[in-house]
Amino acid sequence: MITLDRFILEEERHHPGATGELSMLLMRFGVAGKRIAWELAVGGLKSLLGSTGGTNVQGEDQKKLDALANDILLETFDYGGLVSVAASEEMEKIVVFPRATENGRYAVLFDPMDGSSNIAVNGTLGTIFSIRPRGGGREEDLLRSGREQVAAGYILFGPATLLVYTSGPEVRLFTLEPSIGEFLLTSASVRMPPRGRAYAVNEGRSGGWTPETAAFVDHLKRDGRPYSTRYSGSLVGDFHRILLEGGIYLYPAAAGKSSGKLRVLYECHPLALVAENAGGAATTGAEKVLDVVPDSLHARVPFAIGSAEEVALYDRYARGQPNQA
Ligand code: P6P
Repeated sequence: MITLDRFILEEERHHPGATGELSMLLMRFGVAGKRIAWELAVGGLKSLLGSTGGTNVQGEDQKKLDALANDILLETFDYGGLVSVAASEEMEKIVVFPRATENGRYAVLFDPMDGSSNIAVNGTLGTIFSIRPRGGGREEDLLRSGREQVAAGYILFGPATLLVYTSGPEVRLFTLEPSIGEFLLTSASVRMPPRGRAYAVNEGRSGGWTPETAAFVDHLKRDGRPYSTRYSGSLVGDFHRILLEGGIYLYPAAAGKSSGKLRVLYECHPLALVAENAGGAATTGAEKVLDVVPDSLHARVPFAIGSAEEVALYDRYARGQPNQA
């Protein structure tokens, strides 16, 4: 029985120069994950499933659990001086932690409750997180390449609560054992299959797709192995299936959404780091997602992520060269 804390501390021994700060940050995401899992489990009993009545900075209907998960994460990092800055899908501006000392080396960025339209119907949900160097501690210091992330991952709230993270070459998977309240190691090295059998995209939006995207999805339906559609309304849930079984998730550019929907810093960058470290890939159709340098805190990009073969094929379709080697 290898707990999250034991695994992280034992891993730390392989990095003699490690200060232990990143280890503590990763353990804290475990704590936040347990708290959010509990709120989701009893949300319906505590009338937490509705909306706040407001909208978030994205103009999206903000659910009470969006706001609660955001507060839990802010509280999780607002002590110990490890984190100087936080950014969230739910907050227009960054939060600077006043008690963080000058050497609060990290910034944490998160989508606290991804897929919140699933809350009312008990669907899968997730928290996506990215850990970066704080830089100068200003908002503009976060607008950097995804390759500068020091760690990234997600918490998946489903029949089980899972924690997936990468802080180096490997992707780790933990499963919450609720009776003891510990995340237990399930896999120390998750590898994404080079090819899959499922694709995740909202076909209801196909009327606005570019011809290249439409041709790619049509190819998946028509040619080669038959693919199945698996689209849950939760990026984290759809991505996790693809991480384990292969395939591709798309949120492409569309009419009226030329940059797609998903946000670079706290959705696309962290999942792209997990995907690449597991042997998969992530692209905007024009460049690798990890190479994207966003021009603003909530910048969006068209997003395709999954198995190396499907993502490479998507790139060829996006360039209008589907048959190019
Ligand atoms: P649509 C949830 O809002 C989210 O960011 C992802 O989790 C999900 O895959 C997507 O948006 C769903 O968006 O437009 O298909 O409803």
